Amino acid sequence: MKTLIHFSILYFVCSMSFAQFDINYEESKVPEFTVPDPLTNFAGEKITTSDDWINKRRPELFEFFENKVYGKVPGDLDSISFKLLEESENALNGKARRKQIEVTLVKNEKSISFTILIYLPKKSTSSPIFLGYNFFGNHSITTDANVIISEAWAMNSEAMNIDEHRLTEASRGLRSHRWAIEKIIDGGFGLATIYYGEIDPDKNDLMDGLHELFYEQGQEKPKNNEWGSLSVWAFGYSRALDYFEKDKNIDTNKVVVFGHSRLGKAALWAGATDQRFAGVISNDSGCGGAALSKRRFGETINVINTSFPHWFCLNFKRYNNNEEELPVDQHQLLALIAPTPIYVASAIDDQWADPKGEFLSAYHASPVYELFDMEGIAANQMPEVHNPIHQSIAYHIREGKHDVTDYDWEQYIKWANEFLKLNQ
Ligand code: GTR
Repeated sequence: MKTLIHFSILYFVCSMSFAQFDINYEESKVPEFTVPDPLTNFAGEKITTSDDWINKRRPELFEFFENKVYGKVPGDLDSISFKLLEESENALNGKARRKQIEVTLVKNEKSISFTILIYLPKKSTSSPIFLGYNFFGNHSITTDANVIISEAWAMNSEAMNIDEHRLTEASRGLRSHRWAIEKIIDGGFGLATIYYGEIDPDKNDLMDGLHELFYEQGQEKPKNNEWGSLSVWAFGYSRALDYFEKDKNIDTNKVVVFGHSRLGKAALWAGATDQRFAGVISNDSGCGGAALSKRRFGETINVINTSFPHWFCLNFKRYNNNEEELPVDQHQLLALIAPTPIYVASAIDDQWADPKGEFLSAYHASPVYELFDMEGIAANQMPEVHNPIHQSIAYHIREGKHDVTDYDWEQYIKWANEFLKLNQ
């Protein structure tokens, strides 16, 4: 009951803040548009081989997404270091090994640290692992009393018992329903999670988080083609992977990066910028994630850039209410991840994220996977609810709202085990 009330309050707050926009939820009002062909380059040349994709088409598309959508990382770190803060051989009722690792990033004599919480199946010596950010602190994903509470800025949330932007004991375990830890461990996988606010606080302030480390004297915001928060979070995913390369209990060749919603957008960009991942999962990532922007269904570029001005690079604002001018669309973001397998998931009541647009992206990215002899999505008809397609591009749509459920995790574990064969 309490949860229901919280959801209604949240829904009310969301609909209030988006009331100024004209949001389309009708298929008949989707504008006519041409889906940009991933296999024709900007000069009009046809791409027919994986070599031409890698050498000719991918670089120009990557450059576009980097400079016009998410923003470039403005240089290299000076150093990165790792420190074991805590570990236990007896976590989750003896099922798992737990580690908490502090990662410190240094640039221009300034530093930032974040903590990776890791659970690994005890039986295995080198595990495949899912890596995903959480929204409200590592301690929110489990009731495990040993999980360290982050001191970073957090969004106030009545449902999560957070006020004054501080995380406390009062939100421990409150998001455990989104993290099927037991199923993940029983499926033979580890789980690593990071509080995303430790990499870049999710507020329209580009003077904090990782951004600030890279500024020259007097600089207060990134250049127009430099990283917004999504790109910073994607960078953080890669730095966690840098740590995994040093941990003998984790199989670095078998890391699947996962993200829900805004963090699904970040996971997709991480998959495009870092080809070391074994798989990429976008859970309900919507606008600026898996959904085709040109459909203008649910959340649009103008809405997202207005509500969250710090997520994308400043150049992206040029496409506010101007999707027709975009020479790319989000299926090409998925294509940039090829040949790494991807999983796009939608929820039927999450129309804000445009499930059909997410599906069509997966479908239109498929020709690029086919160049690598990998099967994507064959038909342009959406599958029925709870009828997952598990290929090199995987897709499912489930019942229910914008969320991460046990059903989602069951599919990801199955895909990773049976299709990607990460446990062999
Ligand atoms: C919404 C936003 C979406 C999605 C979501 C989330 O408010 O409009 O793009 O990212 O937040 O991250 O939960």
